[in-house]
Amino acid sequence: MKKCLSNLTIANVPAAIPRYDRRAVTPGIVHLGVGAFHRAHQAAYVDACLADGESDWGIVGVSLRSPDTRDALEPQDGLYTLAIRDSAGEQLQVIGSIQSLLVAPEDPGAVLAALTDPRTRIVTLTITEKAYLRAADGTLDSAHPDIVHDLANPGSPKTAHGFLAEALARRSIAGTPSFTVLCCDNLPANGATLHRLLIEFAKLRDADLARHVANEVAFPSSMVDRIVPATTDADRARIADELGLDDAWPVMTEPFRQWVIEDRFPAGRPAWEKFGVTMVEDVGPFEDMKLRLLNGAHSGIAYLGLLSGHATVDRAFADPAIRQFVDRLWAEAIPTLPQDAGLDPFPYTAELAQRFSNTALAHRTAQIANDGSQKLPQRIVASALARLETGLLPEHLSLVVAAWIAACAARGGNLPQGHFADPLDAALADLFGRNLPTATTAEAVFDLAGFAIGHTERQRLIGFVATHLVHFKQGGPKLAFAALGIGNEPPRLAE
Ligand code: CS2
Repeated sequence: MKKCLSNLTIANVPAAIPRYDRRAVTPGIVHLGVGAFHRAHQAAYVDACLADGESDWGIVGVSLRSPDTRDALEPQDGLYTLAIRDSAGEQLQVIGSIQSLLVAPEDPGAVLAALTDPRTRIVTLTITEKAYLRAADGTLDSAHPDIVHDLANPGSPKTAHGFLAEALARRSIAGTPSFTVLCCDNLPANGATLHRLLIEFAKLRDADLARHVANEVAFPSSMVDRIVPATTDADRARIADELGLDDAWPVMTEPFRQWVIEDRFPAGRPAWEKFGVTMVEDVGPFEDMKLRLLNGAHSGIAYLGLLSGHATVDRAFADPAIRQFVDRLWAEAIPTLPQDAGLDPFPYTAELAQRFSNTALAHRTAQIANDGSQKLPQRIVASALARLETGLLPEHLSLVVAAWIAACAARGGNLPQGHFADPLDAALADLFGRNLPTATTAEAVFDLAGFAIGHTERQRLIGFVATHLVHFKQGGPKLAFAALGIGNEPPRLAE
């Protein structure tokens, strides 16, 4: 058996390692949602700042649900390997910026202690779309059992909202300046969205706290980007062989990374801009471009890939029909982006095409397929509605919504049961079991997911989705593509 990666064993590993005194680092950031994405992205940027001598920005990593990350990393002193992979090979880097790990359900008091520590000046979040607990109309889901719990038990919260509100209340009472809240999830206007939800939550506690959150706390928005497939046992075994040490949870990623942040940090921040982070006044145009072109295409590739039998993004993207579809999807989405922001979508999509073709990543279509009801509004539905509003058709965008519904319905049939998951699964299973006419099903899914609520173009969009769904039912992705003129074999010449 190999020894495990730790402060004691790290010195001679064949990888880049932290070249700073980790014992001298003090905590400055609490991160909620310490999953693989955070470890491949924000933690790597912070690691560079620590190596540059900014020793007061160590990270306290918090899991809001499972103990798995803490169990894996605590015996390793918070160290883990980042494996940066493409067809040219693999670079290993051991990241040292996570100093300690907490599991909220085990000890919410310890999380509140970290959040109220005056040294904590930034709280970052990657908790995934569904953990923002928005109702179908986008407002806070105040009837959610965890929100109800947190309002009744402010000293032992379960949700990010409960932790942030209680910590901000305690800091305010103690006269400790507020931390800055930096949302790093794939939501539109993510900082402003979280700010709005937290004010709504605080209002349910008391008006003074709501005013404090509204006026005294900064919520800059940010756009984060790095593709991070889930780590497999084969990755663990390979990394252990390369390192000569066991690493219970290495993280796989691509060479590309991008972070664009609105520069509003009243309590200070690391000098991220030295390491490639773009600090801006308004992240909106970057966010729209990323959500609609990268994430929108990702969701399309995921559902169409699953329905066409492709397990990974690179294989799906190598399928000529899917490739052609994605090019057309981009052509539909691009006119919906802000035109005067100085961002050029064409080199951007060319680079995306290369990133999606990275065969060294094995990014699973089933991974991206999770939580479609939470992801599609900002990735697909928003661009489809924007097109309809300006008299343009959303034929390809609407196909992604239909492919999501078809893939959900295919689980337990052509796709394994539980192949991917969605917060709406129980309601969807119930709906599919009723065998309603396709248009009725499409409309019911829009209701459940809150797609295009109250929008004047809602019925037209549902019409497009229903037409595609009929094609999926009658002839699978082949027929759905053929109806768009994709994948038609050129006529054969007589021999
Ligand atoms: C993906 C994203 O799983 C998904 O839904 O689209 O996680 C994507 O890989 C990242 O946003 C890339 O930055």
